[in-house]
Amino acid sequence: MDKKFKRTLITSALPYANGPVHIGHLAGVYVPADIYARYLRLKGEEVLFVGGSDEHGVPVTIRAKKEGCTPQDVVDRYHNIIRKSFEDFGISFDVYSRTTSAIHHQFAADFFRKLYDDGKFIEMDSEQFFDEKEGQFLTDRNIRGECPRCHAQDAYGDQCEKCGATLSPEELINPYNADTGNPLVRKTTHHWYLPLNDYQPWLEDWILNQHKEWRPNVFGQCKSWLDGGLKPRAVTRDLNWGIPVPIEGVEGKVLYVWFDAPIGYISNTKELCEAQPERWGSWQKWWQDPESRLIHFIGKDNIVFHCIVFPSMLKAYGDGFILPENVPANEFLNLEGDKISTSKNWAVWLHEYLQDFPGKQDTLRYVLTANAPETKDNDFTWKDFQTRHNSELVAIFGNFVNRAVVLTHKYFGGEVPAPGQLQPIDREVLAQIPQLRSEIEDNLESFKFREALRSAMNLARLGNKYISDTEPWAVAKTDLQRTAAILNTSLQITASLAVAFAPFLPFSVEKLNHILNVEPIAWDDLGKADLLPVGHKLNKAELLFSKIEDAEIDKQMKRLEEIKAARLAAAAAAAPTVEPAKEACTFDEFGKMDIRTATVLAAERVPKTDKLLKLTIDTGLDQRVIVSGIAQYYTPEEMIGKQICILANLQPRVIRGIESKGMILMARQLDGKMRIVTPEERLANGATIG
Ligand code: B3M
Ligand code: ZN
Repeated sequence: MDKKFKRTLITSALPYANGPVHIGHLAGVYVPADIYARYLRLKGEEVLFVGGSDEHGVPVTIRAKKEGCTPQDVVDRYHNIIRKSFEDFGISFDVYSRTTSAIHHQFAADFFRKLYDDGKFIEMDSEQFFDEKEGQFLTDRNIRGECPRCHAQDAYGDQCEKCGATLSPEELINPYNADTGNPLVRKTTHHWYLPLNDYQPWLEDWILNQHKEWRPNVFGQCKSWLDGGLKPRAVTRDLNWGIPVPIEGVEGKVLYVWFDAPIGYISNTKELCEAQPERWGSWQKWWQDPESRLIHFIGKDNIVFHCIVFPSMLKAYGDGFILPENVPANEFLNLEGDKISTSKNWAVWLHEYLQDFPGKQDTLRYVLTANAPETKDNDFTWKDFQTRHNSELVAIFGNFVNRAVVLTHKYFGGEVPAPGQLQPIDREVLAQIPQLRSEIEDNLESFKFREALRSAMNLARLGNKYISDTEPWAVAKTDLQRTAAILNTSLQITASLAVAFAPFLPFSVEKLNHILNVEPIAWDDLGKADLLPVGHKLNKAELLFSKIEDAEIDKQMKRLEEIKAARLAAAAAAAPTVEPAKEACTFDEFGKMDIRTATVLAAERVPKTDKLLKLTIDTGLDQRVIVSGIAQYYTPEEMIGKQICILANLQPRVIRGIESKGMILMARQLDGKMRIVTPEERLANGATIG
């Protein structure tokens, strides 16, 4: 670590408390953060590792509505599930708190109020979508409607999942409340904005000039945000769930969740420091002292908030807040080739994993680190999980340790034997340990956790190969002194493994330390060739890792297959069916229908309905009016000039006081949506169709 720093403050993204954490969260954020915190502690550095639940925001209120309970009920349930599962998984937070805490509410409100009093916000009125029946403004993700590009009916307010178009709610046709289906109106509302554009020059210098060492995915995303030109960002919302805006006379508005959540890192630190001042000092020592180094561990979807928005908030606040030295954001982890999805239950939930694989926390830590999506999205498969466990942890690491310990008990009563004269092969293997230590250190300090783990595993491979090549079980038949040299060397390597893996596999290292009958060995001793003195008594041998059988994996695969099958069944049930065939008609009956082309000359909505359009058309025979129920599918503007096909000799009807002469031919899609039927190329009006 750069000499100018005396301590490291590590934050990990605060998980939304609207559901449990899954392996994507672990691989993306929490396992690397924990490895890094453990490593720095092992090196004797001063570390504070902050976590906590992110309990405000719309996802919580959606879940509460779905479950018919209050948002507080939701966050209480999931905060506890998350906190306990992190604890059981060995994520070694120094504090894991929550953003519904009183201390956070107060701190975040004060933070906002200071920026407000210092005139750091701009205020603007804006038109937002409002559900009159619910009396509620809606955020983008709560708004759905027809995509103006592909006319999918259920596009989100910010994106159409069907055609991928990035949208704004204003672009949606007939927007509605995603929850209630209620139509929406536009209503003026007033909000406070952080003018990010004012911080653009400073951010460009701080990031683009001073942090070229950030991971390419992080640096690149920041650069594209900056190149796009930063704009003012709203820091308040029309919601009831969250931290009330601390301005007199303002009702029904809360701090935007992405304004309040990052402040949670600070308030959680404050909570810890005020509870244990003698151990941690003041929170200001961690957050406002240039000798503190701040590292944010996040997923790639949180980069803008941690590299642009939160730093701008801290800059605006003043008081010498430190800024992140690095933001090692991971990409995403997929599951069995599909995107992990909370809503589709397509996930491996941590609390369920801990139930299904008791005592195997380290296997998941190992696999998620070995496959970490550090530079690109990656995939978790149960087969790979089993293979890595059985062929790497069991067959290499565990097997080597077991042979070294069992044979020491067999030939030397469980005591580390005097090595006598080492041979070149012994010295060569021991001489490689310092190099592997440097590799582990260099990689961890560059946030390359996959590489660092690989180097630690190479030490196990080295030991396993050494004992296989030297065959102490065979040598013992004729040369006990040589056997002593081999086993002493093997035990030194075994003790080195107990250090090298300490950041990665804390549970296995604890077990190994017990087998070796040692207190945790200092990181700085890694590389020494005499970690276990001659005569040191080992405890009895026990397996570090037990094999994972196919049946355990089959159970997991069956669970996913059932989830997928249920999803497909639900989709099939929801999938619209093809209209049943009508009874046959005679040629003469069909011949009576006068179907021909026409062009729309004018179009307007029929008042007091949201389904009807009044169209003036040129049929080639005459100009006439047709009233058609297509207002949900086409705007008047879209219809003008369009060539359509009509049933011209349909009996005229009066619809909403308008005489309608004829009918437009429409195709009804399987999902019920209507589409105009139009000739392959523009024809003269009045061309007959038969
Ligand atoms: N609650 C988690 C997410 O976006 C979000 C992180 C907040 S960190 C201050 O998945
Ligand atoms: Zn679309």
